[in-house]
Formats: sequence, C-alpha cells, structure tokens
Amino acid sequence: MSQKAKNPAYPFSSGGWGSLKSVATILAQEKVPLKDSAILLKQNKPDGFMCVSCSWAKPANPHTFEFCESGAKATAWDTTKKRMTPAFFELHTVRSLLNWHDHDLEEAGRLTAPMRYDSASDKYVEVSWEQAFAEIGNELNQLDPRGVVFYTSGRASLETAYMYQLFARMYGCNNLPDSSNMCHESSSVGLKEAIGVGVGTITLEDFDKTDLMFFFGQNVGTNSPRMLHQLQDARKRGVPIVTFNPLREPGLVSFANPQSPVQMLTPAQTQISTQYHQVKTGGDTAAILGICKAVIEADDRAKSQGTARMIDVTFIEQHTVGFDEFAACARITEWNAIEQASGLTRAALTEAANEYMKAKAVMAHYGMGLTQHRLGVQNVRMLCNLLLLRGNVGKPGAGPSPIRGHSNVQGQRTVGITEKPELAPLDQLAEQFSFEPPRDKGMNTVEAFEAMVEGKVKAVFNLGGNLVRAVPDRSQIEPAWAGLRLTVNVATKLNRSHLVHGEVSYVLPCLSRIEYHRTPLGDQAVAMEDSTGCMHGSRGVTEPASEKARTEQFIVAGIAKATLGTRSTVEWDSWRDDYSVVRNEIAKTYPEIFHDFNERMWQPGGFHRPLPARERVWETKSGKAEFKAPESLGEDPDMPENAPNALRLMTLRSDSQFNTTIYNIEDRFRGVKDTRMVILMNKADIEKHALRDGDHVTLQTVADDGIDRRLPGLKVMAYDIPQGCIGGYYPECNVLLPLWHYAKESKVPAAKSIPVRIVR
Ligand SMILES: Nc1nc2c(c(=O)[nH]1)N[C@H]1C(S)=C(S)[C@@H](COP(=O)(O)OP(=O)(O)OC[C@H]3O[C@@H](n4cnc5c(=O)[nH]c(N)nc54)[C@H](O)[C@@H]3O)O[C@H]1N2
Ligand SMILES: Nc1nc2c(c(=O)[nH]1)N[C@H]1C(S)=C(S)[C@@H](COP(=O)(O)OP(=O)(O)OC[C@H]3O[C@@H](n4cnc5c(=O)[nH]c(N)nc54)[C@H](O)[C@@H]3O)O[C@H]1N2
Ligand SMILES: [Mo]
Repeated sequence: MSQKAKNPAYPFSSGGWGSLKSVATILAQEKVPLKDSAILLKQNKPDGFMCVSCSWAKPANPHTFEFCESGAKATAWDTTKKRMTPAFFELHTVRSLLNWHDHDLEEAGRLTAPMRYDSASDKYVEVSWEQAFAEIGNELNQLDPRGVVFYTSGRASLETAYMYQLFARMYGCNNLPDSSNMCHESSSVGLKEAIGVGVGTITLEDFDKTDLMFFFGQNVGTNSPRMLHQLQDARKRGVPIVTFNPLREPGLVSFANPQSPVQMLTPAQTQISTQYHQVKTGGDTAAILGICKAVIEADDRAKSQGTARMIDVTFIEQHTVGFDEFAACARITEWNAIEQASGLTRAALTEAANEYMKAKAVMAHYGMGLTQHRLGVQNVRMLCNLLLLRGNVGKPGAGPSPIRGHSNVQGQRTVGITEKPELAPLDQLAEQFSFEPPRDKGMNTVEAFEAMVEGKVKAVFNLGGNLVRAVPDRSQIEPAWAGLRLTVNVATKLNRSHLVHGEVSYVLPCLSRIEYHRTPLGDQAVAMEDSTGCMHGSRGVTEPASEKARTEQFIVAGIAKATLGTRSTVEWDSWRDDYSVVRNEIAKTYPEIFHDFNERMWQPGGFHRPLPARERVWETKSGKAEFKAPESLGEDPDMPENAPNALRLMTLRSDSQFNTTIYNIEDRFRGVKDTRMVILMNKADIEKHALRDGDHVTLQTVADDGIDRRLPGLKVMAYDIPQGCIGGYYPECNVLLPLWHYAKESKVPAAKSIPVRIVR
C-alpha cells in the first residue's frame, strides 16, 4: 500500500537530536578527545580526507558539516585511542579469541605491529616487516598462482588497488575478487548490458535538474546519509520521491537535518518519500513491470486517441532495441500476477506510474534490495527498462543511480581489480610493464569459495575485509578457510577472518586514509572514486595509530618486491614512497579517465570519468540501449513459494554497523535494542506460526542439498513488514545463506531472499 505514515518503531525522523547524541556517544566510547573530534570538519572537504564509510558523492561546495552520523562513527572507529598491541596477543590464544563477539574484537583497538601465527603457542607473535615480506614471498613462490586468491574490500585507494592488481597479474593470476562481488556486481553486469557502462550515470548536478526520484531497496538514512542533503534540497523544490521498500525505513520517511539549527530547534522535518510502497521482498521485477504496463497501456490509449504520447517514441526509435518484445510482455502479463508477485495493488502501481508520466527527468536510486536476489541482474535490467521507456538516460536530471557501498569500491574496479580479463587493459599493462599477464578468467568471490571448499585454493591474500563473516555458508566456509596453507591479512583491526587462519598466517597492520601517510619523500595523499564516478584526492589528518603500522602501499610494494624479485620491472620502492608516480602510471594505463591525474584530483568536487551513456553513446552489444523482457516475475525461482510455512528472509544492516564491523548492539531506527539476534516478522505471520512477540526460535534454511543450516536463539519481533517476509541481521544470519544461492549472471549472493522455516 502507498501510505505516508511514520515508522512506528522509530517515531522521529532520521537525523535530528538522536543522531547528534549517537555521534557524541561513539566519540566517548572510542576515547576520541574533543580536540581530535575537530577532524570531523575535514571530512569530505576538498583539502581533507574522504570518509571511510560510504561512497556517496562529495560536493564542490561542501556543508560545514559534510559528515553524517554513520561517517562520524566510522571516523571514531579508526581514530580510536584503543590499541591491540603484541602484549594483547601474548595474553590470548587464538582459540580463546574465537569466542569473542565481532564487536569486541574490533573494539579492542587498532592493530599496532606485524604478527605471525605461531602454532606451538596458538598465538599471534610479533615479527619484523622484513621477515614477514620474505616469508610471504617465499610461500607464494611455492604455490601455483591459480590457487591463490587476492581479495580486496572496497576501502583501499586507487593507488593501492592499481599496485595490487598489477602484483597479482605479475605473480600469475586474475583471481581478483572484491567486495563488489557480493554487492553491486549485479549492476556492473546489468547496466553494462542495458546501457553500455557498468556504473551509474548521474552526477550531483543532476539533483538540481531532476523532477522525480525513484528509490528501490536502499536504506539512505543509515547507509548513505549524506545523500539526505540532496534529497532534502530536491524535496524543497517540490520533487516527488517514490519509494519501494518492504520496510518503512525512517530515513526514507522523513529527515531532520541535524546540522541545520533551524530544523533542530523546531520540530520541522522534511518528508522524504511522497509515495511509499511496501513491496514484498523479491517483488520489484513485478512492481516495475506493473508501472511499465500502466505507462504502456496509457500510451496505447494516447496513440489511439491521438493525444500526447506517454513513452518517448523518438528516443526509443533512435536509441534502443528490444522495445517491442518488452512492451508485449508488459501488455500480456496479467495484473493479478503482478499484484501477487509484488504484494502491491494495481491502484498503487498506477499511482506510481501516473507520477512517472508527469515527470520529464527521472532518476532511479537503488541498492542491495535489487541486487542481492537470484534474479538481481534482471532487477537492474527492469529498472533500466523503466527509465528507457521515457528516455530517462543520457539527459540532465535523469539516469540510473546504483548507490555503491564501500568508499572506493567503484574506483578499484576502474583501475583493474577484476577477475574478468576482458575488463582489464591487459595489452596495455603488458606493454607498460614488459610482462605477459595471464589471460584466463580468474575467480570472483563465490567461485573462490566454491574452489576453496573443493580444496583447490591454497592461499588467500586479504586487502582489508572480513570474508569468513561476509560470505555465505559459514559452516562450510570456516573449515575450508582453516585448511588453507597461507592467509595474509592487511587490516586496521582484528576480525574473525584472521582467527580462522591458514597454516601460515599473518596479520599486517595498516594505516587508514585518515592518518598521515609519511614517507621519506613527504606526506602522501591518495585518491578515490565516489558513487557518481567522480575522483577525489584525500589527505591524512591525524597521527598514525602506531609507529610500526604501515601504509597499504608499503605492504603491497614490500610483498610484491619480495615475491617477484627480478621478474618485475616495477620500481616498487619508488611507488611506495611517492604515490604521484603510481598515479602517473594509472594515467598511462587509462588516459581517457585519468589524464593529468595529479593536478585534477584536487579540483573542488573532484573530476568525472567520462561515461558514454551520459552522452547517449551506447557501448552495448547492439550499439543501442537495450530493453529486455523479464524471464520470470519472481526474483527467486528457487524460493519454495508453496512449501508449507516457508518464509523469505532478508538480511539487513543496522544503523550501528559497517558491514561486519559492529559499532554497538542496537538499531535505533528500527527500535531494536540489546541484541542483534532478532527476526522482524509480520503480526499475522507470528499468529500463523502460533508464536508470540518476544519468543525465541530457530531458523532453518529450506534447501535439499543435504546440508542442515540452522540459527538458534532468534527473538521474534512484531514489525511492519509484508506477510511472508522476515528480516534479520547480516552477518549473523549468513550461516543460513547457501553458497549456491546467488544471482545467476553476477554471482552476488542472494542475501535478500533466503528461503527459511521456523523450527523449534
Ligand atoms: N552505516 C553504514 N553504511 C554503509 C554500510 C554499512 O554497513 N553501514 N555498508 C556499505 C555497503 S558495503 C553497502 S553495499 C551499502 C548497502 O546499503 P543498502 O543498499 O541500503 O543495503 P542494506 O542495508 O542491505 O539494505 C537494503 C534495503 O533494501 C530493502 N530491501 C530488502 N529486500 C528488498 C527487496 O526485495 N526489494 C526492495 N525494494 N527493497 C528491499 C531493505 O528493507 C533495506 O532498506 O551501504 C554502505 N554504507
Ligand atoms: N547476508 C549478507 N551478507 C552480505 C551482505 C548482506 O547485505 N547480507 N552484504 C555484502 C556486501 S554489500 C559487502 S560489501 C560485503 C562486505 O565484506 P567485506 O568488505 O569483506 O567486509 P567489511 O566488514 O567491510 O570488512 C571489515 C574489515 O576491514 C578491515 N579494514 C577496515 N578499514 C580498512 C582499511 O582502511 N584498510 C584495510 N586493509 N583494512 C581495513 C578491518 O580489519 C575490518 O575488520 O559483505 C557482503 N555480505
Ligand atoms: Mo557492499
């Protein structure tokens, strides 16, 4: 139903006093002195550092407070005064640390010295950097490169990512999975097929020119809160926002700007969504098809009556293929099938379509609610179909807007982190660095774990991240991971992936980009790409966490040099000490995007990469933008709709976490306190299962692959969520997600539709 009511669990808007209080609490929790909290003012400023939380765009004219509650928490987490020194490791065996909660491990503070696992004492023991590099190089040289995986979590800078992919390729593999394999890979695949670029096409300027925004499956108030500024400004201009989300997320309902004193002192809030459709989880393909059907039928009527057309006929003729098949599919699909699959009424979808037909320039923002389904790529194609119908790609104020996760996840892909050889400029790299790069396809995240379970992977290098918690099927994954020969972890804080270690294992402490990167050649800056394809420079602003921690550049260069020796022509030491040299090499590899990189990165607002689809140049197979009819209305064909009492579980983030990093145990916006072990459930489902609010239950995955996946101890919480759908937290629920339950073309784990049942 389309409603404008509040979220009853959180009767206030997102932002506001609650947000300020939460920021103050975390600064105190992390013992960040008040004088140091001034560094928040340098967050996302042209001469400051780019936030380590989300990847939302950084404006040329930032607000004085260009940070949000989530960004402030992430900054406090990195600049904490707490330390995890070698003395800490002397006190605790790895076996005992395995019982610690994820929160407690990271809360113990920043890693300070390079550590090597010692099996005799079952402890991590300090080593020198030289020794670590030499041993890791020696280990790698004894392994077949095809069985070694080089993972990147999306925080590392453009410079580090470029060095890392080059190292992996010189070593001999394209096994370069990254966090986007679990995230927006469905966009990389779907957008590329539909419009010829694998990223969003909107820029910040488009917000001033749009006259309607769609929001599908993205929780802006928690996961990209700075974007609320742009939404609020657009709302002040009267721009409607039409949202599709199974949950009534406070940030999407209304926003009180905690940085605007007027709104803080008066109860004034900006209503964000003008229409709110609580679509069934996995119901977006049907919902979007419904909107398209209403538009196409209105257009059919207009055509026969000779009135103004509702689709952009000229755009479709000149710029697209596949319209007729798609329109035929929309026409023949029955409304009752759409209503059933989406959980929304024809009236509600027509209301959305009517708003769409009034608008001339439309953006569609989206997140994990679309990408993390078995047919996640189809969802992205459907979103493109919707936009293409009225020519909403390649004009001001319009376009698809995948809201990326990690702060540089998009950029890492831009500079060569990919397992797909066709996406990397291998010929150019071969020429630039005089080597023969491997040409065979590498493994993405799911493939790497499939191979690991089969015993074909021997080593994993983790440039950040916490894979054993982030990936599906924990009970299969942890034993496979523990059976590895080598695990190398470059990290700021200790996490479970370091504790479920390989036979030889290192934890190597790195600096965050918030800290000074001092080298013999002076302070170095790094660069990142935001969600809108814009590159920015970022300078450290605080003292390093420890004398012995090193930059990621130092660590990658050191291991590359130790491993490759004379096999590599790269002057790793000069790259380590002068990042502008690395940027010059990036510019050589990708001149169209990165020419004059060193100067342009300091332009206020950054510089944009060219995106052909913005100019209506379509780098697709057909050379046109491509419509595509959906193969099925349900996004999760293996969802046993008819299995008695099966429920569809979506795994969510709270407002107090960044992925597997848990800042604290509460979800203020959703009214969840004291535990993350909850399931959000519709009242009617609670009754149907003969349960009561507050009962504890066990969830079991519905799958007939012979593996019993269960999670006990979950507290039932009555919640405003469509019937048949339940919500739980990531990463706690990952034990329930089968490794094979992923999006067909992108292999993104289908974390938003896990078929489960309640057992007692
Ligand atoms: N503070 C904070 N910020 C973050 C992160 C974090 O953990 N904490 N993580 C970062 C990362 S890596 C990422 S990828 C992004 C993730 O940001 P989001 O894309 O917002 O991801 P989720 O938190 O998983 O939330 C997905 C939203 O989709 C809705 N949803 C679930 N299933 C469906 C569905 O079938 N259809 C629709 N329409 N909606 C659905 C949920 O109710 C929820 O509101 O955030 C980034 N920013
Ligand atoms: N069920 C379910 N599973 C999911 C998801 C979901 O919605 N549901 N979301 C998926 C998504 S979108 C993503 S992106 C993945 C995230 O998966 P990952 O990227 O693997 O996980 P993170 O939790 O972001 O990694 C946290 C760790 O990174 C390290 N770290 C932090 N900052 C730095 C730094 O600057 N440098 C280095 N080297 N290390 C650093 C710290 O040690 C910290 O413990 O999880 C995926 N898994
Ligand atoms: Mo992500």
